[in-house]
Amino acid sequence: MKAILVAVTTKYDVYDVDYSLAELENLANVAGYEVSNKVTQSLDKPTPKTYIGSGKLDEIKVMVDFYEIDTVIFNDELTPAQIRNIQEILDVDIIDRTFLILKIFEMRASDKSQMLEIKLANAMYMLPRIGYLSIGSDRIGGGGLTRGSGETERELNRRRLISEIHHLQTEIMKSKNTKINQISRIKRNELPIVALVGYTNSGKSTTMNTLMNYLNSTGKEVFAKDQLFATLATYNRKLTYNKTDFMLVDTIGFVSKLPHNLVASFYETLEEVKNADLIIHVIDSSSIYINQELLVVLEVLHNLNCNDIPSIYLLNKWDKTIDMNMAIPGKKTIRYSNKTQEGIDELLNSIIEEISESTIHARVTIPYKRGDIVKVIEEKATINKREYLDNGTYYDLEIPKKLYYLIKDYDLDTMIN
Ligand SMILES: Nc1nc2c(ncn2[C@@H]2O[C@H](COP(=O)(O)OP(=O)(O)OP(=O)(O)O)[C@@H](O)[C@H]2O)c(=O)[nH]1
Ligand SMILES: [Mg+2]
Repeated sequence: MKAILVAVTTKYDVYDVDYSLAELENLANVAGYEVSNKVTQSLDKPTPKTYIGSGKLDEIKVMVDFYEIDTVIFNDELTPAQIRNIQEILDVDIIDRTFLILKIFEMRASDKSQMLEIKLANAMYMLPRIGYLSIGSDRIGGGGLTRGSGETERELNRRRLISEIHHLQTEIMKSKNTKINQISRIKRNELPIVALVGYTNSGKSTTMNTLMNYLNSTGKEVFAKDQLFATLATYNRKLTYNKTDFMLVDTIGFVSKLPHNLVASFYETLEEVKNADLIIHVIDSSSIYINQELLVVLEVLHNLNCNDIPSIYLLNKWDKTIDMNMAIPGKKTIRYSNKTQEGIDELLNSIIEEISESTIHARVTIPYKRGDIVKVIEEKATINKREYLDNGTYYDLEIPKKLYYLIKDYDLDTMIN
């Protein structure tokens, strides 16, 4: 299928248009399109009626006819009216970035709860667009105008879709209840959590597999492949290095301009990153768009309120980096390659260093009635001194950072008299 990509650039753009279009082209390729042309126009903001100016649209029409184009793909989410208006002029399939990402997620989804989330996002996207985009077409991009669909048929489709949305919402609620149990099981394990995060295709899953093999860990390898969104969920594997156990977490890859219908479920899969003791930000050092990719990830981490979590930059794919002098200021940076295993010991040592440092020194007096807290202290903290006083047990101790909240109210150094 042959496609043209169309983007509007405004002075408010965070990412430059070449980057954004390269990303869109990748997405289009994954979905089975061959991109023959890219068209951009600089405007104050996209035109409400047709996204791009009418003169530009006429130019695109000429290209569509000349190159025998099947589909025109727009770089932003189009409104239903824009789809209809553009369709009338170009008379080919019209799709947007959101539709493309939803379709790819749908192609990739492997487990049931992901499938439900994606189906729901899809249905929500489709609802206002009924009659403009065909529903349930399995040919990707077969989403052009359903020509000649009558009012009755449209209303029928609308009702069908609404009932599907209700059904999906119920199913998702049910599957969420089981999910909560799974998360708390990981937490109860109370191992330090080390999360691999990064732009899609930067090499997170491969890194997880490399570390597992290197440490002779017996867990299952995770799926890694040269494709966008190879991973759509979170995977945990327990690893041991230098007698220290930790939980390594592989996550879904980030991308700019994620469809807003998908954002909620995307962030939900990243919930575990919020609990991480250490974030390993995996960067494809061979990408020509490294700076933009870095920005996308930093923005998501900021939205997740993860700025306070210690993190390391992993300059991955160092075997084919384009800039041997590359350095990113501000944080610990490790040059690393899954291919040559360069940097693997430095990475593992840094992980251990960071997670074992995450304890807090405190002096507390725990009232005798808080046997529950005393139990955790006796099991998990390193106790320097213990004394039984009138009002409770006094401890001078080192406690893992994430358990500090338990004793915070009894910390003698921070208590205000
Ligand atoms: N040359 C080279 N290729 C690598 C390296 N690490 C990973 N790759 C390749 O990069 C591609 C993507 O790797 P993945 O591990 O699937 O990437 P990911 O970050 O998990 O991607 P998503 O799950 O899609 O977000 C694969 O083809 C890997 O073989 C490396 O150090 N050097
Ligand atoms: Mg992956």
